[in-house]
Amino acid sequence: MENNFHSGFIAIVGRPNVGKSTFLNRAVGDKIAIMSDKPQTTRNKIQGIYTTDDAQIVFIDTPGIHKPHSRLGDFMVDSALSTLNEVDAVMFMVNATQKRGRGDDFIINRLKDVKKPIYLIINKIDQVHPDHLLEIMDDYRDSLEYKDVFPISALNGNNVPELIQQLIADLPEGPQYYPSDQITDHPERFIAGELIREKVLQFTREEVPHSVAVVVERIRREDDEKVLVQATVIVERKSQKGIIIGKGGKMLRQIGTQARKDIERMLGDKVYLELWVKVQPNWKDKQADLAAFGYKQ
Ligand code: GDP
Ligand code: K
Ligand code: MG
Repeated sequence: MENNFHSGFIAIVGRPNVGKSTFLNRAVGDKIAIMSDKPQTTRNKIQGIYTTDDAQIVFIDTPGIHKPHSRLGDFMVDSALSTLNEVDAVMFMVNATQKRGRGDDFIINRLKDVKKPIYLIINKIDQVHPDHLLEIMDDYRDSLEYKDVFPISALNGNNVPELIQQLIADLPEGPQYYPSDQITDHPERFIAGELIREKVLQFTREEVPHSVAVVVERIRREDDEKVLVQATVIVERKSQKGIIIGKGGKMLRQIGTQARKDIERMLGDKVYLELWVKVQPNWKDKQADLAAFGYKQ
């Protein structure tokens, strides 16, 4: 018998702060499964996996698609754009409380080349009067050929289940790509920690064992474009701390610079990264510590 399982990859694009991450968290909730792709060029993808008995949607947040300010920005845009031709559909999210602006037009221009179905998602409708919503819809109506238009509130969930039902209905039949049991409630925090850990291992080579842990103490938005990330690298021995810090702090600076660039690519924002190194013997053996470090089983 046919099982009619529907599945696919859906990219979420939109200006910073339109609510992409909020949607991802709302849609996927405690079913969220996050991973950073291995290849260097695709690491800015964040995946939230929504799985039911008869469908799976792999959401890809593409933070890099907004207008670039730098060469790093160019790279992010290229990388995000290549994503758009690999997915099954694209959600273009806009902010109902703001007029269509240059940032939106920048994205619309990029989306003109995309051959996949594009859904216009007008978010934050909890903040606008219905009349205003009609104006916003008019504003975008002719910008692209949309498969469908959904006004939603990612924050309070309004119209989100209906949107997801439609996405599933429109997706092709396909396999379940991922198991549904990898869970993290702080995707950005978790991935930031993994990116730092990866740099520690990369630059110190064999000298520091894989047991090194990274605790991301804080990710705090300073303003619209700047994020402060504070993290501690935890090692078991004092000698390892010395290696990570390096002569005159050189190693730690190198680790920090590279990790910061990766985190910027992931968040699509400028990042200030503050790194510390701490010795904590036998941390691996302590279950409570594991949970605190974000290694949830
Ligand atoms: P992103 O940069 O596109 O990922 O945007 P975020 O998800 O980080 O959201 C940016 C801000 O908008 C946060 O303060 C959210 O709480 C807020 N926000 C997101 N969705 C909604 C919504 O539907 N209604 C309201 N009122 N605020 C929202
Ligand atoms: K944001
Ligand atoms: Mg975001």
